[in-house]
Amino acid sequence: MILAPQMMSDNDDRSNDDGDVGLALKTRPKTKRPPLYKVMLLNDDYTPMEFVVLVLERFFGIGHAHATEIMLTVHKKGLAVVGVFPFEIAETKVQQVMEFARRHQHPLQCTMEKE
Ligand code: TYC
Repeated sequence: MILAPQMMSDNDDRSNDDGDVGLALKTRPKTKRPPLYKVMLLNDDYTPMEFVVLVLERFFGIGHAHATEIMLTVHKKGLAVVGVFPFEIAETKVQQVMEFARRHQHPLQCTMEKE
């Protein structure tokens, strides 16, 4: 039904005549980002440097030169963050690295923690 102007309710900009009696609040649409997790490699005395570089290239998509720098940071400092991901991706990276190291009988450790 089309109403004459004098029969319309005193709407403000956000209301309508759809029967919704909800309380109008100033809200942003919910766009909460997922929590992020740091994935770290730990140093050890036995895993070959080239193997660690290969891990960084293969599982983290890092180029050879940067992978070498990160590997040397782990070697010198004891650990380094190699990537930051949502939980399930971080968990998969850790599993992939740990399985790859195990298969090659290297003691390389990869862990994650909430950022
Ligand atoms: N410290 C190892 C070596 O001297 C190299 C290494 C680097 C091992 C990084 C683990 O996450 C690591 N062969």
